[in-house]
Amino acid sequence: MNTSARYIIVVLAFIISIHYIISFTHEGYGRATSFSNIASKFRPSSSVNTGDTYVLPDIIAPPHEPSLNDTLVLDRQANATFVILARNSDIQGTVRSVREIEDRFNRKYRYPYVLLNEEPFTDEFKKRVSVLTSAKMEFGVIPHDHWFQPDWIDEEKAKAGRDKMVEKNIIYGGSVSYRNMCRFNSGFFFRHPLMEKYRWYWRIEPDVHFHCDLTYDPFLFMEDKKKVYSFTITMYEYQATIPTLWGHAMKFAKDHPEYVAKDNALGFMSTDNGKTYNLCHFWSNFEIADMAFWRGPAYTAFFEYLDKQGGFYYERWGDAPVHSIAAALFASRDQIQFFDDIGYEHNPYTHCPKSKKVWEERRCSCDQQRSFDYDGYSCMSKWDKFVETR
Ligand SMILES: Nc1nc2c(ncn2[C@@H]2O[C@H](COP(=O)(O)OP(=O)(O)O)[C@@H](O)[C@H]2O)c(=O)[nH]1
Ligand SMILES: *[C@@H]1O[C@H](CO)[C@@H](O)[C@H](O)[C@H]1NC(C)=O
Ligand SMILES: *[C@@H]1O[C@H](CO)[C@@H](O)[C@H](O)[C@H]1NC(C)=O
Ligand SMILES: [Mg+2]
Repeated sequence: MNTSARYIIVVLAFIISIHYIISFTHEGYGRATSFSNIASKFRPSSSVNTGDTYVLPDIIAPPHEPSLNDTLVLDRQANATFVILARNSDIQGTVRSVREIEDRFNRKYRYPYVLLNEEPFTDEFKKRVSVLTSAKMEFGVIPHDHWFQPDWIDEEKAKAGRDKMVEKNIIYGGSVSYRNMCRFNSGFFFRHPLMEKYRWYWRIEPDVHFHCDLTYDPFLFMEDKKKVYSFTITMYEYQATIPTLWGHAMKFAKDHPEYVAKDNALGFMSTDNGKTYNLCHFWSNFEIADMAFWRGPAYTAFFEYLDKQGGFYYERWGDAPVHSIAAALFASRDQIQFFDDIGYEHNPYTHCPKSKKVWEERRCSCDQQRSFDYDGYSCMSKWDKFVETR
């Protein structure tokens, strides 16, 4: 660097620090001036106020009726919680998701939250997220064995599987932590000590959007209608992430006919009585469901069986197809609920309510024309057909 450039930098630094010192020492003064300027414009003539002690918000924002109904609806609550799995780096997205679910639903219903992470949440994370709600919020660390790749997994084989997927450009194909996450969401989140005291949960991810007001309690709806599992978006899975999952699931079903529900939803996923899988599954980043189902004998045995096959690591089984296939096998079709009226977005897809009336009454912020439902990659039309033809 030459001397004149160095000189300019020194002078600039000097000017900036002087400016900083002056603005700091005059901060109070500057604010008071602009406050009283605004205040004088709005000062009512009959005011006995001397002008120096005006409380700004009362003047520029006159009292008005709250436009939203904040009345708590607590006469009956479900045994339910929100659950959010997040990393400390997900702080901003978590704040956004909680802010939205509070706005659209929970400020009236005050369901608690459980936030889970395989490492402790930072104080900063806890502070930024818990400030958003008056509901109870608990932060938990996931037990080591519920998260990390088990020792009995053949790491050489697992690595070969990952490398193959990286080569084929499969999303998260090379990631071990993504696989940990999928296995945790498949078989462990409902066993966490903080989750054990609840029966129902609503899964939320960082950076999702809730596009419509919820004017009733979906937990109580699920409970009263004897539902088990619910979804807002359904789509095709990448075959390459689950080459052997369907075969294992069918083998399990054959070995355990006692667990298979009589009026099940298998017909949504297979039109040849289970021989082939059409890859349709429920997108599990949104779930309102009954943990009694995951904790029950059918799913417990199913998960244990799948886990033993090692496909969470040798392949890249997602919790979405695992949950979905289980719901289709072990729940009756009437126990699976499609929530058309819950406007929901997880990048890159949005479900927006079909009905114009719902869209208007619930003040939805999504574009109905861009709803994913009848996109070519969506399984919604298959679900419609399945529900119709019974
Ligand atoms: N604590 C923790 N959470 C994770 C990790 N990986 C993913 N998650 C969470 O798991 C959920 C799904 O992960 P995401 O990256 O959104 O996957 P995608 O939705 O399939 O693209 C989100 O709630 C993430 O915050 C991880 O390594 N640690
Ligand atoms: C607010 O919501 C409560 C509970 O749903 C209802 O009883 C009350 O009538 C509502 N008030 C207004 C002004 O809409
Ligand atoms: C809520 O459900 C859990 C799990 O089923 C149960 O252990 C707990 O006792 C229930 N709590 C209440 C208040 O019913
Ligand atoms: Mg996600």
